[in-house]
Amino acid sequence: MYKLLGRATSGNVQKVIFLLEELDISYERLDYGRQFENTDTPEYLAMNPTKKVPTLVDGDTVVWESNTILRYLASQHSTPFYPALPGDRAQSETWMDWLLATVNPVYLAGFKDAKKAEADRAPDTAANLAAELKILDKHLSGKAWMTGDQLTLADFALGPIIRRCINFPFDLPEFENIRQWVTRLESRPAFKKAIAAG
Ligand SMILES: N[C@@H](CCC(=O)N[C@@H](CS)C(=O)NCC(=O)O)C(=O)O
Repeated sequence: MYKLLGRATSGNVQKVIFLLEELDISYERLDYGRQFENTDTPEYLAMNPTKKVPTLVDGDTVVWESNTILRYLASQHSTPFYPALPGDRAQSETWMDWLLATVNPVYLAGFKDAKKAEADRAPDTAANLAAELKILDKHLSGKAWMTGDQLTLADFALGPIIRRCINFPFDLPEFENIRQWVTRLESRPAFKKAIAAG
């Protein structure tokens, strides 16, 4: 059985829970990271040298980096969530890479600032976030899911993180297409389970 090491409050762990639940795969999730103070041990570092979560253990195979874990699981279960045709697959993976390379820094800045009083927030946090969300909102226009009618790994990767972004206590534009997409995600029991911890 797969072991998923990572606290349920981590957005990157939530991505993986969402896919495991949606594919109805048996797994055990174990509390690792932050308040559990167990990612700085020799045992954990031997699995994941970054001290971060999630880490997936599949027998002798250990995988870290949440998007890589999504690809690993999807490859093992031949699912339409990970399209077989390279052109279709690239449409989904582009947004997964965009999330890590471009959105993640502004998301993390937003995550930290969201806990501060308004006067103590960096002046450009909301504007930087809004600039990226505007790109996503335009992309989602007329689409049910990130690449169209079919849910793909891009939805799994972006869903928990973008949901948090639009709920930050900042003065952001309405982003109607993103909100509708998040509502669609929230109607899925697997997503509900993934984000249950917040
Ligand atoms: N790029 C990595 C980022 C992993 C990451 O930053 N994880 C955060 C939680 S979302 C973490 O481990 N924080 C420290 C901790 O929980 O101990 C991934 O996608 O897996």
